[in-house]
Amino acid sequence: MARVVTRPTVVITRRLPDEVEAAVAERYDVRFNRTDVALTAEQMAQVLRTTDIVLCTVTDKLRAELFDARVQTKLLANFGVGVNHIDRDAARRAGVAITNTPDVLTDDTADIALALILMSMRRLGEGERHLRSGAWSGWRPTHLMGRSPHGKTLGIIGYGRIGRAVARQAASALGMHIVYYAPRDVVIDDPATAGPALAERVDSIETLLARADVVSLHCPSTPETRHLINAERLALMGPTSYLVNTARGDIVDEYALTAALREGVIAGAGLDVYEWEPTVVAELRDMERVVLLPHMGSGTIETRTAMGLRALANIDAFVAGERPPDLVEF
Ligand code: 8YV
Repeated sequence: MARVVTRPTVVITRRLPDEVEAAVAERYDVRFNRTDVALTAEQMAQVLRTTDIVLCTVTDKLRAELFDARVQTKLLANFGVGVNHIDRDAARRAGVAITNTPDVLTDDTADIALALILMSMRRLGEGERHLRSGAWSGWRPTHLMGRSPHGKTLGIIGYGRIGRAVARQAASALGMHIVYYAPRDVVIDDPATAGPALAERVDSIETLLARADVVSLHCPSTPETRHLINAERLALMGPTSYLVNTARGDIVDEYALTAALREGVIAGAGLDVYEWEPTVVAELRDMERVVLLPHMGSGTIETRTAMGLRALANIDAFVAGERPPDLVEF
């Protein structure tokens, strides 16, 4: 691992919890982005040419053309697990290491998947909008009836840490049966992070879609998983099924999903991530049968602080010439 100079310079591209900003500033020569507006490509190019380490986030689009011969940065310490916003091949060629922040956000992100299952099946957003609009005329037996998750089947695509946490919670809290699809055997170091004992692995995404009442996405965004959920696969789900996405927007073809919701191909969806964040297909915003959250998966003060401190631990190890604990392998 390459060593960097004694008091390295760090740019933190977005506002982080105070505790994290203070901890980084104690050890490094830090430049903050006080405006908290995402850097433009030109600003990012300038940062990469003048800074040893960049503590970046999902809103930093680190495309291949930014990693030119003038790059001074040696480490991108990403705040978050997903690194699909970074061109990893270009970073590797430019000698830039990448770290991420796994583990610390697992439970809070899984909670949001669970919340989206409940919100979409029980029509909670719709109910809240109804009341706030002043339209509620009082209780009646057939008003806003949803679907019960109990005894239904949850299909999980991608059975990593977050997928397994969702499986555990949905099985124990909502009484759901779990089926999952994972392209490779799942390696579990700590038994506490295993999925529920009765979870059943299926051999194809098609089988999962046909069997599940709710499908929740937990795979990374890669060229292979782009539009993994497309019109054909949505059609396999059926008119009483729901789709939940807390992973990355481009795993779903957002136009195909919009059409599937419009035409009743599936019953509903709960989304925390979007194909063109922060833009959301306009038609979705007008639809009752979709729950839309603004990428809040890991958004608790506890987790966002832990993510920042984990990014800092990676920086510290890198600067000490050690292998950072969360080095992203190429
Ligand atoms: C973060 C996430 O909030 O970890 C991830 O991949 O999507 C979220 O937890 C976001 O990526 C911050 O960079």
